[in-house]
Amino acid sequence: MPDPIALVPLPRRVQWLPGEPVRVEHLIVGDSAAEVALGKLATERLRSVLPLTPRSEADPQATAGALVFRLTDAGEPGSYTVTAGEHGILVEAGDIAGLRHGLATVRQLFQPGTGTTSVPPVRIEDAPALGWRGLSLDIARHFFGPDELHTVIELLADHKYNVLHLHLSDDQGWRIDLPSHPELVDRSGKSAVDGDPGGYLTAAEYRELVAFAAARGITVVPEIDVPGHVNAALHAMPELTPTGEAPDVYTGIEVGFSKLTADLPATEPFLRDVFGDLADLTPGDYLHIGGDEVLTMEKSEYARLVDMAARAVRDAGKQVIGWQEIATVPLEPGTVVQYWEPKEDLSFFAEAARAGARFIMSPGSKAYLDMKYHEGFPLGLQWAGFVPLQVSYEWEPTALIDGVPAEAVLGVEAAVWTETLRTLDDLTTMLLPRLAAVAEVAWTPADRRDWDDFAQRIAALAPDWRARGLAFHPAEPVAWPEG
Ligand code: TNX
Repeated sequence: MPDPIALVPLPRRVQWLPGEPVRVEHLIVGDSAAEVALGKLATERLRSVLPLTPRSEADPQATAGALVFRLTDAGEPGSYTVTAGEHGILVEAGDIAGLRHGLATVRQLFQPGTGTTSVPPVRIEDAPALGWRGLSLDIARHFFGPDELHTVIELLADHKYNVLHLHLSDDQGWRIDLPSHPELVDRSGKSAVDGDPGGYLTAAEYRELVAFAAARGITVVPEIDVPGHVNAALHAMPELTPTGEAPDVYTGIEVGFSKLTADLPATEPFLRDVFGDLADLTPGDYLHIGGDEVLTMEKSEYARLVDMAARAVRDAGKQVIGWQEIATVPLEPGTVVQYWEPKEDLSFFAEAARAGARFIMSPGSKAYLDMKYHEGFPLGLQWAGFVPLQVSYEWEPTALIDGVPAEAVLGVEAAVWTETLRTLDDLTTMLLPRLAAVAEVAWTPADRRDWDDFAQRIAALAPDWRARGLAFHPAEPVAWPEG
């Protein structure tokens, strides 16, 4: 049977079945706290499609007229099955993550935004190809607050992402109020690129955001970028500069000029304080130390500062992630290295892999969703080239770098930097539809991915985006429906 409905990312196995469209009017979940929370989430996510009130049962079973979420004891992490037929719609998984993925699929089966209230009979078996499926979002160059971040988190959940990496500090602003150093946001929280309004998350807002994301299956990975990209920190804490004088607020977009100084007495305490506070506020296992683009520092000082930051993170009980530059200095085994810049000589990756590093793939030329779609596009940058939809779709994360074996690749992060992005519309215009393309790269095994097929399927998501008021770029060559 031909595909009556487009699913993105494409599941492992989809079998459309003969029979009548399936309608449901009840929502049944198990009675554990996590399943009750899932019931609430399902109600919320499906609200625009049909009204359902969750009911909990000890051992929910498939029932005609009901959408049922059932925990089983089978299946790899995050995997799920959906069956829709005379027995209603049954979602089964071995863990809550799997049930949430099933919910995202069920939501797409209802074709939100089209007015459809039934789903075709179908059996879907699905599991993620890669365990780390993230978006790295810069809220330092321009600030995006809780409401905007909620919208981004929902888009991530729609496409079965599980990580939101927040770039919380840079030259232009400091975006999280940490108890040990309130002066960071007091003095550097309100600036942004071009003199635009800044802003910051209070600790309470950050906690709420982390919980909102967790309820949707998304772990927040916070980044404080050191030892470069620190002008905002130096502006707020002049004791971090050799002269003791605060540099001016910076609102430009050049990078690489600011830096910490290893030999100042304030430096190591600063690192221990901010990563310690961040660890206290963050339930996830990882903190990101940045480490990118320090263009004016001796390698030995860079190595000392990376080591200080990494130590502060580990001593706070968390695991270390950093941008690829950190792999040019000695690292503890297990450190996570994030690839971003295609360079001629990437042999330091192979060395890091041999030393036990693991990798997240964010190739600028494919996964940087702040790159312009094409020449003349009004938003975005172009240092890594243009990234049309097809380019963001056609790549294989486990085979990107010689000497980095597939087993060392944790997964993928799309990234969006906000030098040129001021509003939520700007942001979603860059994300949609490319966020869905990168989702499929991370979720769907390579042998199932096909550009022509994707280009057909992706068009079907537009009605939902429009109904939610989300700006998107009608990227070529997709035949987007009239809206
Ligand atoms: C490179 S990616 C940067 C950012 C910029 C971005 C713009 C990375 C680790 N550093 O500072 O915002 O390019 O695309």
